Amino acid sequence: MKILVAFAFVLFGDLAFGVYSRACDLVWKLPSGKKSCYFFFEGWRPWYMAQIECELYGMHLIALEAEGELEVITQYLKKESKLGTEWLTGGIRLGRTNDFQWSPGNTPIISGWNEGEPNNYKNQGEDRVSLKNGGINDVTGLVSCPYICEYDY
Ligand SMILES: [Ca+2]
Ligand SMILES: [Ca+2]
Repeated sequence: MKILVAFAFVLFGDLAFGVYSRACDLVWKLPSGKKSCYFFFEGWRPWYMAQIECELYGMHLIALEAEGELEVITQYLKKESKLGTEWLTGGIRLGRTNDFQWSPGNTPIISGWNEGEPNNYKNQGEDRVSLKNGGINDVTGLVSCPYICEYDY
């Protein structure tokens, strides 16, 4: 069954506004039996704007909290030759701690980091999480990247 998600679409920097629907780029059946629908957006956005755009679809930035989910997304990106792209996720740092969690769900992030991450590079406040080359990285909320939206059903 093809899942269509209705959403409001805003072209930033343009006047266009309308309601569209779109099929999931990828559907994955979670170990729990629920399914996740993913959209991969290749426009570059800072974290907050990416989150708002996901919400316009009734979605959220991807949370890689389910067992095997990081591998599934990595395999998809490999197949699409987009493994080297840096994608924003819904991972966030908890205040000034070194603890990160997936949002929504507040699942602690305990694995999946690329080598040497999280490193809060140059102490610039890397409090968001991106995905690149099959692993995750801490980035600032200001950096603009493509992003992945998710919807569980
Ligand atoms: Ca998920
Ligand atoms: Ca980093």
